[in-house]
Amino acid sequence: MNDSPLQVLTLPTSPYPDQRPGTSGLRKKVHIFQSKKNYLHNFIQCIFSSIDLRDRQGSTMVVGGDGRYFNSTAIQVIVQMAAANGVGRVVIGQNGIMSTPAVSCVIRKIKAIGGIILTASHNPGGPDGDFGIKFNTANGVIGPYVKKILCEELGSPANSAINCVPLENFGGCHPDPNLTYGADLVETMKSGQYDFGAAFDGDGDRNMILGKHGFFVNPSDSVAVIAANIFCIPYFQHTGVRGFARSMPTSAALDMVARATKIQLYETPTGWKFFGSLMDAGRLSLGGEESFGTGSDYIREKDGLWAVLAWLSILAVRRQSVEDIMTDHWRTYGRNYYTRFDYEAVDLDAAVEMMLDLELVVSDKAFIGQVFTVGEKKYQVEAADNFEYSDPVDGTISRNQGLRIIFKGGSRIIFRLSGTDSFGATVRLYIDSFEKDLSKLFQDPQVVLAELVTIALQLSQIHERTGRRGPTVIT
Ligand code: G16
Repeated sequence: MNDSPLQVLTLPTSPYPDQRPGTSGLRKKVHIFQSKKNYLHNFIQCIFSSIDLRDRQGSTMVVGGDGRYFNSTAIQVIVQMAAANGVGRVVIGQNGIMSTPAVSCVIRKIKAIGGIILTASHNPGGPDGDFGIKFNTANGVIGPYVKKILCEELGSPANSAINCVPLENFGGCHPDPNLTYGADLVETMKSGQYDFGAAFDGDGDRNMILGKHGFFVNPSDSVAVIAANIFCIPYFQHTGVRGFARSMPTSAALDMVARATKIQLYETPTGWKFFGSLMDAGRLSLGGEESFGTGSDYIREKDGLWAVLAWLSILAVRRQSVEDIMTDHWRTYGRNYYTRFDYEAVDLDAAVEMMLDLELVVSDKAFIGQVFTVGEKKYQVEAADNFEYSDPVDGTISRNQGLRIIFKGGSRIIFRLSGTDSFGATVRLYIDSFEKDLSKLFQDPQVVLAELVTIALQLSQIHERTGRRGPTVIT
C-alpha cells in the first residue's frame, strides 16, 4: 500500500524439489533450514500463496511452536513475510510457544485464516535435530499446559510434572512418547508408587498412557477404551456421538466397540487431516491412531492432554485401575495383539525398492489364498492391497497409503513408509492379530505376534535390503 510505512521487498528465489510436505507438514534437519538459501522463506511463501489473496488481506493468522531450536528465528521471518503478504494480524504464543492442539483451538476461537505450527513433533530437537513446519487451515509445549491444567487446576502435586520446562533441545531427550523414548517414565512407574502416568511429545498432540507398575496402554487400545466408556466424558454427554475413526494401520480394537455400539466407523489413511474432514462434516466424534494420537471433534488436531483428561474421567467414574479397565475391555471385546516395528533412517532407495517389490508380490492374484506356515501355525492370505481411501465427504481419492496383507481370521501385516521423517526413509511394519479366547488374553504381544513378524520379514526381506538386523523402535 502506498501509505504504508513498511516497504515490501520482492526477493528472487528458486524452488527446492525436496520440499514435499509429508504426513504432517515439512520436516528436515535444522542445518538444512540454516544452510540452504531461502529454504524457510520458500516454504512459508508457499503457505501464504496457497491462500486466496482476498482471504489473506487483513486476515488473522496464528503462529506457535514447541519451542525447539530455530523456532524464534523462524518466527521473526514469518512475521515479516506475513506483513508483506497482507496478513493483518499475527497471534503468537507467549515466547513463541503453543501446542498443536492449542493452535487448532485458537484458530477456531478467533476465526483465524489458519495457523503455522513450528514443530517436528516427535522428532528430536536441538541444532543437530529436526525442525518442521505445519500449516493448519481455518478448520482448524506442552509443559506449561500440564502445569496449568493438571497441577494448578486439578491439584496434582507440582513435582508430578516432569520435563515440563520448554527447552530448545528438549533437554537432550527424544520427544516421542513411546516405550523406547519414554523408558524413564516406565521405570518410574514400575516402582508401583503411582497409579497413572502419561507422556507427551513437544507439541502436545501425542500421548502415552501408563498404569500402575508401568502397565502400558497401547494407543490402538486407548481409543477403543475411550470409545467404550465414552459417556463417562461430560463433553460427549452433551454432544452425543456421531462416529469413530482410526487410521488404517491402527489395530481393529476400535472396530469391535463400533460394532457393539452400532456407531459408524471410518478407516482412513495415516494423517489426522483425514479425521478433520469427517469432523467438519459432522460425522466424527472420536478418532485415534496407533502413532499415539487421540482426540475428538472439539478441535481439528489430536490432543495429548485431552486424551489424558478423557482417561481421568473414565477412572473417576469407574473407580478401577488402568490395568483393570483395560483387562475388562479385552474380556468384553476380545484383544487385538499389536506391535509396530520402525526401521528409522534407512536408505531411501532401498526402502522404495522394497515397497515396490512387495507390492508386486501382494498384487499377484496367486498371492490370495497362499498359506504361510510358521512352526505349527498356518496363516492363509484372504486379501492384500495397497490401501486406497475415498473421502466420504468430498470424494477425494488418496492412493498408495500402505501395503496390507489380511489373513483369514483378521490378522494383518502392514508395511508403510513414514511421511514424517527428515532423513532417508523410515519403514513401518505393523502387525495386528485378534484374540477372543479368554484363556489367551494375557500374553506378551511380542510372543503372540512372533510368527506374523517372521512372515513379514521373509516376505519383505527388509533386513537383507536395508542392512539392518532389527528395528530401531518396537512399540
Ligand atoms: C503426524 C500425523 C499423524 C500420523 C503421524 C505419523 O503426527 O498427524 O496423523 O499418524 O504423523 O505419521 P507417519 O507414520 O507417516 O510418520 P505428528 O504428531 O508427528 O504431527
